[in-house]
Amino acid sequence: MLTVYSDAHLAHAPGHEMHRGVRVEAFERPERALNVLKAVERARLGEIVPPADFGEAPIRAVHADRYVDFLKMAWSRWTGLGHQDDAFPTVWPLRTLRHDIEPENFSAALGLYAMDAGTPLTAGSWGAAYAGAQSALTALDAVLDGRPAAFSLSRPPGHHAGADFMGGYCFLNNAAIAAQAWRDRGAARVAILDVDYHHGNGTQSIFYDRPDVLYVSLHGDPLTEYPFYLGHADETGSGAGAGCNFNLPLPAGASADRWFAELERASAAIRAFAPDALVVSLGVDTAATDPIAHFNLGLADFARLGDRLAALRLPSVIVMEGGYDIPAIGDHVAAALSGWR
Ligand code: OKP
Ligand code: ZN
Repeated sequence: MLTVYSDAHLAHAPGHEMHRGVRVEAFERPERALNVLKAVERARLGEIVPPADFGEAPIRAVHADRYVDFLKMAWSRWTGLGHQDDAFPTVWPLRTLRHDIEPENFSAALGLYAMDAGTPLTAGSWGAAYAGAQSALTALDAVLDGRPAAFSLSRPPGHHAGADFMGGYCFLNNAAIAAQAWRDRGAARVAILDVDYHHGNGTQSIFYDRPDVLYVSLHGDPLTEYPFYLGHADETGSGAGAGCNFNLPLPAGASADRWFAELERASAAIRAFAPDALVVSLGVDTAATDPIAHFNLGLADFARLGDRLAALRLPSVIVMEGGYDIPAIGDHVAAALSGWR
């Protein structure tokens, strides 16, 4: 399995985040990707290459121009106001408030483009997110060249980022960017399987009315788990995309057996969709030891997951999402990837 990796993420090193109303040390840290890189090397999974540069067009094929423009300039605007610490939104255009006009005030614009205060904007956010998108596109290129699968190892994650907003540590939606690029490069139907503990609200929303991209997600029930406001079972797609969104929420604390039973339902939905291509949003925060999530997978379960994913026998791009048990994240990811050996 080819791994695509850039160290541009090192410059996105948030000091703290807001978590349930209090300031805590950031969970989403550079060591996550560094430990995955080490484990991929240790497991001899294959070649590790830097991303090529496909430019902004494939990013803008998914994300709104004004959002991308804001993200690129955000850090220089923030520091231009005299700040040195990470930027957080503090005001949001909730129901009845307008989204069509971008305020000139920086914090108000940040609130327009952010779903939570848990996503620190840092000096390296744009660079890290850009490199992550390019890594996903490079992994796609390798699969289009004939490899059965390729892994995009990046951080921060992407699946909470919508067409025009950041959130849940995410800025650019790498899975959506890869899926859209795959469509633009010839795949008629693309399935996205999201096995991160959290529902990928951004990915779902980007493709919700589309019949050509199936989104399937296994996740903690949004009644109690982030992102809270999307991810219920009755969200099945709209318009031409009706039937092309499949959510499998599970209660926090669900057993590994229960999780694998739901994975079979997800796999059956993917087979029924008969896609040409698969994008996997691989989050390993389903681990029993994860500090912010509540499923119960162990190391052997991640290997079993890899076997099930590879058994779909679809050309696959695997993108890194969450996983916050930092000492174990590498082994968990390497175990999942070993299915494609
Ligand atoms: C990202 B991914 C909100 C704090 C909650 C968000 C968790 C994001 C998980 N104030 N943290 O899906 O692993
Ligand atoms: Zn997650």
